[in-house]
Amino acid sequence: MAVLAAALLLPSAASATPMPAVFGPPLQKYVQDMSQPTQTVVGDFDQDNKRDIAAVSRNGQINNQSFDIALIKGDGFGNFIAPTSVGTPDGLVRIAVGEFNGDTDPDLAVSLNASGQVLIFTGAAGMTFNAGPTLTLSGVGSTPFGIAVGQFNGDSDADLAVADNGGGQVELFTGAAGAAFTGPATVSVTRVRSTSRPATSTATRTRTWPSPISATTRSRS
Ligand SMILES: [Ca+2]
Ligand SMILES: [Ca+2]
Ligand SMILES: [Ca+2]
Repeated sequence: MAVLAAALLLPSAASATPMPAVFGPPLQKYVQDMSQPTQTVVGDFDQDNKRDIAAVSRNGQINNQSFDIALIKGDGFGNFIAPTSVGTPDGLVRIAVGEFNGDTDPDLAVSLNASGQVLIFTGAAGMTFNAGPTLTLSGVGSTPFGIAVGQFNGDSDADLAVADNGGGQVELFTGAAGAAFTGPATVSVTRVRSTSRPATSTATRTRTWPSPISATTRSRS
């Protein structure tokens, strides 16, 4: 019996092999008044301890281009209800979630490719958001894409790093109180190649000559 109990407790070689995760077909599909969604983020936007989803769209529907953020509420069991939306200009490309004003309601930053801007939305009660400041990138040809939320200067306000696709750089916005941001500061991502040749070697060759052979004098008899 002791041997049998040990066999039951010890994992077999087969059970120790990690099994690949298998996902089935989508359980649900949500259609919002948008086309070409470009990114989703996850957050608990109504603070009920159940994860929700926010999606952005590059192109709103032709007849209604003011609903480009879809908010999809989760019930914590893998089910989601029909989306609500946040009105924005058309042309969003990326979205990031963060806490920008310190009220614990998750906030959103979305990049607006067409106008070179990043829009801030501050979370409010339920699945609602209020329009916050609009951040303008540094250059005329700036086209924001990806946004990362981070803490870059060690204070208590979240900061933003925005990929400026048109400008070939990263633009940094420093967070301040009340979802305000200053900046941008820019960081080039262009690779700098050196075209100068290596400096001419100043090494000198040294050549060791053989020691002079002492002349020998032959005497003839
Ligand atoms: Ca929730
Ligand atoms: Ca907030
Ligand atoms: Ca900061």
